[in-house]
Amino acid sequence: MRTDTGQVFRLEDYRPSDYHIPLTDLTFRLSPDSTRVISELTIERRDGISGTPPLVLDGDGLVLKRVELDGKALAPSAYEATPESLVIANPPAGKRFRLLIETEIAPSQNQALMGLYRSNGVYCTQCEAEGFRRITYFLDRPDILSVYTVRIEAKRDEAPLLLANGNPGERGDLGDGRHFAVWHDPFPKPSYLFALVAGDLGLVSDSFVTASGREVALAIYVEHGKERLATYAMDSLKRSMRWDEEVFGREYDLDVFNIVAVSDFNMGAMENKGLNVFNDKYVLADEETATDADFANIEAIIAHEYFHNWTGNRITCRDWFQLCLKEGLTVFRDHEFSADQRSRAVKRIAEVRTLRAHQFPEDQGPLAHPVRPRRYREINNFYTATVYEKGSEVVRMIRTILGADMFRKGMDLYFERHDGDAATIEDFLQVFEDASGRDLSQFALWYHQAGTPNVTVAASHNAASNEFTLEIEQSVPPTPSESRKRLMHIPLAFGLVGQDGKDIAYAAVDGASVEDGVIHLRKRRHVVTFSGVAERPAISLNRGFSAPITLSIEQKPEDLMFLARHDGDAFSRWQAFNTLLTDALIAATRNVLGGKKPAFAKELVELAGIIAGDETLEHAFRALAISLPGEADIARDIGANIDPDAIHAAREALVGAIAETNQSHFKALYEKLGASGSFSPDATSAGRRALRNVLLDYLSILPHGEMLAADHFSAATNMTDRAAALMVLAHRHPKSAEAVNALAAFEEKYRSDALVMDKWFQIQAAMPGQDAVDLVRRLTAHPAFSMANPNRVRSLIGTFASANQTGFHRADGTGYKFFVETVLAVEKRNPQVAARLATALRSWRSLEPGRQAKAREALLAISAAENLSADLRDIVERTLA
Ligand code: 0A1
Ligand code: ZN
Repeated sequence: MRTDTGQVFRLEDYRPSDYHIPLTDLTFRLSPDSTRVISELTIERRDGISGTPPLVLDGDGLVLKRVELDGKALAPSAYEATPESLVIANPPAGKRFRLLIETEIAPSQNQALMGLYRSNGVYCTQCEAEGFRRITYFLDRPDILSVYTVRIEAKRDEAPLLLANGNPGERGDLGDGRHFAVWHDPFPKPSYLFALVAGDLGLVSDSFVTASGREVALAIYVEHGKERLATYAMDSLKRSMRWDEEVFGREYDLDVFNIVAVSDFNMGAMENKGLNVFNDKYVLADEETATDADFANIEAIIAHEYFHNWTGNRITCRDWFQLCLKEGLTVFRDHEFSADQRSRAVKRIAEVRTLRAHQFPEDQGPLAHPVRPRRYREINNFYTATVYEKGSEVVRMIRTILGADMFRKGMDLYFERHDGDAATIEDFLQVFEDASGRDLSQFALWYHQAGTPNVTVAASHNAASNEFTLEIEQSVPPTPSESRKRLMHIPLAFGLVGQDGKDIAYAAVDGASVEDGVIHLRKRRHVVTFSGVAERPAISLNRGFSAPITLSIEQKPEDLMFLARHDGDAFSRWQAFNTLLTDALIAATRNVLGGKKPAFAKELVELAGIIAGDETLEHAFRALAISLPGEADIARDIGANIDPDAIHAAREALVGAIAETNQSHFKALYEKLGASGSFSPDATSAGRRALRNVLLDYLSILPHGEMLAADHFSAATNMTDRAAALMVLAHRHPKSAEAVNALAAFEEKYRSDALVMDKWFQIQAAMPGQDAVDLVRRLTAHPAFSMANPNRVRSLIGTFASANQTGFHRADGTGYKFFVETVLAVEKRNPQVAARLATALRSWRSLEPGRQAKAREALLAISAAENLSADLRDIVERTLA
């Protein structure tokens, strides 16, 4: 484990390397405890470098066995090797030289899952961001692009399958039960995209003919016996390949595209050139074991990794500060893909919910950082919602500002100009400026400035002058190490909605530039006046969530009710109702805290029923609209002095009120939607299940709700319905025999299916109330649980800490105590996973004083632990700062 050196990396310190490595030839002699890696590098001094500066190669925990320069063993005095670096003080004076380095590593002992490790007996690698240096000494930075040839040698029975990046080459027998395979990747790539997989796996194969008629062999490798579960992933891959050709003009470029699913993986998946490695959770699915959400995630992540082939691999990042260059852009691309495959409106609502749930708290708390950070201590901690999700929102805003056609022109120019480069955000913005002639310099602040901008709006209508006026002000709150903020360019899509539900045309507008239904805010304050507006419109602002901001606008509940029914923009219709629900829940929380019974407006409660039954709307939209904001959403919107128990009580009261008022209507609708017949994972069928399961959630709060949920559970013919019923039982009727029986039946049925057991862990880890902490502690001893597997840890511990407001934030602090012990135990093996878990406390300052003090003690206890990893120390210190 790398302990913290306290070193801070700064963007302004970027210097190109003195040396390049145009060619990298690697030989792996695989063995679980002592793998030999022979690396033969062709090294070149960069043009313009005078003299022979020392060559400093990165390492991480390496053992050097041999080093040769231009074919001759290097004298020990000519180099200095530590586990962390290999320094050649006086490289040859000639422009090019060859360096051979042999290292020894032990994949079976690698529990951090970075570098070369073993997962279920399969050798696999993870090199992003800095894992390659755990394999061999190298210039392990993304601006060193090299052409790799890789030879893998292994025991044939242990690893009949030998894979690396690029196209397959020679293969053969070595005698003695060993064999070899050679792979060559013609595209120069950074070391973080290197990958190797060797093991005994089952194969699903297919092929794809590209737009220009080249045939690509597609393969997905999974555990033997699970091949059938990769069908949906393969289908998603082919759809992604076609979509990227049609929408972005991007063709695949190698003869093969391989995907391998492994069960031990720190993240979702990895875009290694021609050899994507996936967390098996994002490959394996059928109706019996995966929910509709799992299917949607698989489709999105397969697409995401595939799209990286152009946005990330062909054009990579100059340095890790530019991470959003590949991630924000690729998330934007996968969002668009899913929107085209499914319902655009529903997809957008889901994206915004995710952004608000994960990115807003980050941006509004101690871990806030710009989409393109300027400093980091541990790069692994910057694979964040800000870099990914806000990064995607920034790309979306560029499209909003430029329009779809100009955006595509800019993207074409990006690919043309930067193919083969390690590029920067400045390069990216430049192509859009050049393609469109627009000035994006103020807009660029979205990359450089942290914090969620707040926009306040006051609207007024003057019936005498037929003028409608919006007074709009923007402010960006201070964030760590950035107290003063500059004014942003905020594209605010809008509509003035008339009484017939249609957008009102206006004669002229003054006070801001307004184009194609978008107000461009550039100053602190704009007074925007629309003339020729005879009737008072309802104002629909930030349509489609055109900018990732918080919006404060005094709006009459009648206007919101009206917009919730009639806004022409589906996202804004959802938003209007969600705002009404949020306001009601905040008021109800205040009532609970004041010892009063929460009360809810009859119109609001009835509106939930009207939307649920509106046959003009898709099922999935209706399901999202009537799903109440989660407890964490409510807490975020309250902002300070949070008491999770009061929020929970308020939310349950609203569930109860909506269920009681709409009882017979919901029941009839639930019946009408019926149990699904034959299963299809498509969005329409999934939407129907989603609505029925939300209705179940409401109906389950009524008398005998546990019986209805138990029936739903036993009648379920797919995991979506089964897991939904189990959740309702365990969360709403935890003490009932129905809940106990269902949990036992589920465990019995799926005890040997690790990914399904993750759902069982998740549901229990999220059980509201005081008892959760003891339950979760007990479950850490369950035979299906393992502290060494990231999926298990995230399902049980991660869910408890980030999705169980009342359990984790238990007033007596026992949730936090358990958390400290567990984070430290995970850290011993896997610092990266531990650091991510620890972010669960990032909003500790918004808790009420008692919990706040206990949360702080917990953070201090972690930071006081001996030999803390760089990963965990970085998170804990920034959280406490
Ligand atoms: N580039 C990947 C995410 C990723 C990052 C780091 C990893 O190592 C632990 C693994 C994956 C993506 O965006 O999909
Ligand atoms: Zn990515």
